[in-house]
Amino acid sequence: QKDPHVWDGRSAIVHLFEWKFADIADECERFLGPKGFAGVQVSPVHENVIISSPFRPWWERYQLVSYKLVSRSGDENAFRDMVRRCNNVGIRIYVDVVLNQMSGSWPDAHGQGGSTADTYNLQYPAVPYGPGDFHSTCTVSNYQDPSNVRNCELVGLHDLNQGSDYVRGKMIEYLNHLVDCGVAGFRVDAAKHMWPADLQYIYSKVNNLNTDHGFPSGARPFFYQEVIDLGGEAIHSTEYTGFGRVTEFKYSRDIGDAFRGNNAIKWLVNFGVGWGYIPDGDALVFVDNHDNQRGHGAGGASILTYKTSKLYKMAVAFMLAYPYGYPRVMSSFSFDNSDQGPPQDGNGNIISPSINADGTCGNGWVCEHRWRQIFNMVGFRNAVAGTAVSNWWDNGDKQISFCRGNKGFVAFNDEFNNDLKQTLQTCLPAGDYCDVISGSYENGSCTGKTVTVGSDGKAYIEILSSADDGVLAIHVNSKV
Ligand code: LAG
Ligand code: CA
Repeated sequence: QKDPHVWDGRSAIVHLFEWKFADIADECERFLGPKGFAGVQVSPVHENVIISSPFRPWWERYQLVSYKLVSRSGDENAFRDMVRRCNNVGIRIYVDVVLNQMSGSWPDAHGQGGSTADTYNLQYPAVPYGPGDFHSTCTVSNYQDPSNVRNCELVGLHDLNQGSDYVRGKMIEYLNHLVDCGVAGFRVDAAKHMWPADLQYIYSKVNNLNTDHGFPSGARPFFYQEVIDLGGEAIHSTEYTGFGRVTEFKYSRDIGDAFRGNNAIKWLVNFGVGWGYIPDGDALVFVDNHDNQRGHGAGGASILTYKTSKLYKMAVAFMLAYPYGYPRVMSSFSFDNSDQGPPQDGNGNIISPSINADGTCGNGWVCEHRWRQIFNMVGFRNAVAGTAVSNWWDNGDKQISFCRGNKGFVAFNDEFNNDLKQTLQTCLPAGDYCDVISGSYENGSCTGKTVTVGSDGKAYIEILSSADDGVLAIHVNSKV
């Protein structure tokens, strides 16, 4: 349950945060498939409490009224249509599932599908759940005490008892419904707040992936679990790695610190297990996620986001160039305050992204996945798959380069006042290569810098500190 079941030659997923299903389906066909992405994480698909104060925040989707597939992203028909269209073009769908909790207490709670709940009395008739299905209403307050973390309410969210056969049964039914729709797996929200044995049991009862959607028979769903473990707490990510991957939050924090210049990037030479992280095959990695890009979750001021775009693109490029963990690219809407929901009209309907002539998004959507430096590095990652890092070079500080076998080469200049001007070993066969950061290789020609590799594999590499981008990347598929 650590295999994402992606198409051959694809190796990165993107979180299309708060996108509508119909827009995701279009994006799979017109962009993600052609650019070689492997999958999409979609925001929670269940029916959530409609919150009007603050007005329709993004986090309302983490407050459930039922397991019906109806939300601001669309209904079950739209969901099924999206999954089929994305699978057809090689894009897998992973659903963010919320199993820890239902909602907090809200007057007149109701959802998009018309379901209601008496949240103060723990009555959720559309599931149905009643008071006997929940833990007590104590508050999560002591991260040194696993029972408190797992059996109490996280920020006032009514805490389900996954130890009960009835509750587990409802969750298994929900996950099986999604498997039937053709999804490839799940991001499990707040996994740290549930007992590992309960999750293991639930996962073990979920059906094999749907062969009508091109999955091989016997394929187990992919599970990647949100466990925030920066050290110093009683609960460790390794309690969850026996039966799924875990989001490696140390990676997100540390890559931010490194590219911000707080820790020279030469130290990234052994990024991953060498830094005390969980094993490569257990990790789901990311530069930022929908929580920590806005000060929720973990990582604080270390986290890089679209708001610090030059350093952000460098960190994402490093993530995609360096082989550790399964990478997830974040795709955001722009925001000024941490509650703000997606671009929406006065009735709370999500406004679709528009696509500009240059391929970027409008209508308030950032679409980092459409930034050339990011999607071209997805292409780089696909091109170098299966190779190891070799010929690491650094200047003893904040300039680095390395090869991926004889298939790709990448260099970074993270120094704010010094240019990188070096003749470096690229490990590539002699020839001219298109730098896929400063431009793209399209229809046989390069819109960016061209790098000439000699018969000794060396090339003159220049990244000025004043340049728009602090990265240069060439690979076998960008040979001019
Ligand atoms: C997580 N980890 O285990 C996420 O890191 C965390 O961000 C999620 O909370 C949490 N799981 C629950 O799924 C998010 C927002 C919270 C929001 C919560 C429920 O970060 O801010 O809480 O979703 O919507 C909101 C209010 C709270 C209020 C609570 C209950 O911000 O003030 O107490 O709702 O009504
Ligand atoms: Ca819990």
